[in-house]
Amino acid sequence: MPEKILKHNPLFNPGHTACAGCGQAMTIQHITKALGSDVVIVNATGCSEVYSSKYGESAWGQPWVHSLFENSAPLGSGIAAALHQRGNKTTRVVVQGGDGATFDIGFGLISGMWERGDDVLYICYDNEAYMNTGVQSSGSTPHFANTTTTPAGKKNHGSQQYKKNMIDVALAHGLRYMATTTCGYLDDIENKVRKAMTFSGPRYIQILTTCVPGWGTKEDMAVDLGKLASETGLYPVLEYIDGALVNKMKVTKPKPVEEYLKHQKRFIHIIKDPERLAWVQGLAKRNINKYGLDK
Ligand SMILES: Cc1ncc(C[n+]2csc(CCOP(=O)(O)OP(=O)(O)O)c2C)c(N)n1
Ligand code: SF4
Repeated sequence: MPEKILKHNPLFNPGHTACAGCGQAMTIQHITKALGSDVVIVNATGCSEVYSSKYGESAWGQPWVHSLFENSAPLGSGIAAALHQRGNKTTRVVVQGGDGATFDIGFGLISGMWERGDDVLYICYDNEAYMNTGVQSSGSTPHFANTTTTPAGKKNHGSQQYKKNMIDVALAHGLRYMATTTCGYLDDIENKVRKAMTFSGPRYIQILTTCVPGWGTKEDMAVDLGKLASETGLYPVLEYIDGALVNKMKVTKPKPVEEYLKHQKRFIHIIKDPERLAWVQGLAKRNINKYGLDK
């Protein structure tokens, strides 16, 4: 069996230590396949870095380097500039990190990279909290989610913050290419990565990836939950080129948000709470209206 996996994708090899059922590790399998080998990957700190590069070992088949949260974007910019300076016209640069790295800690320097128009694809694995350090809430954590810093109890109902809208933030930077998707759509992930690589300049792909301990899900739910996130309207799947919305995954008959929330212990405290469920349903409706997902 391991041999089969190796043959399938030597760019992200088995033997790494991601949790069984990790939506992020599954997504990386498909990202690396779509990127091919003529690429340099810069990885911010976080789960993807920790489980793939234990001291003395590496799962990566491409040139890969880890850098600090704040440094990953500038390091990617520098590598792209150096490749350009040396006349290398084929090798592309990808910077990747979790939502903590992207929405919060690396945010200012990612913004600078986008502002300068650097030729880098940035990929965010959005599992909606700081998972590697024990599920602390991030700027991406959704309202009501139970995390270790937003615990749900008798009086508290989990996070009281709004998930930062990085789609709008990215678009405000005038990116060449911007897309969202989820680990429910593995072909869509590959297609969007391949498409992003046909452009030069600043590009951003944000992918919802499930986390077994952080979300409190079963190990076989990554694909189903990735689909439900989109089918409820809670996670719009979109594609923009030069600021224009060119593709969206339609949500003509939205599934009730409970269908998505009930599989996740982080939301279990609101499952029998009609008022808060209606509030989340309102969020889904707002997304459907905002991005015209029903048309
Ligand atoms: C500047 C800095 N702050 C905090 C940490 C501790 N730290 C290491 S991994 C991690 C969590 C990363 O979360 P995220 O970027 O969302 O990625 P995930 O682990 O969820 O994939 C944190 C907070 C650090 N290494 N550096
Ligand atoms: S903690 Fe979550 S993101 Fe990290 S390896 Fe486990 S399932 Fe994946």
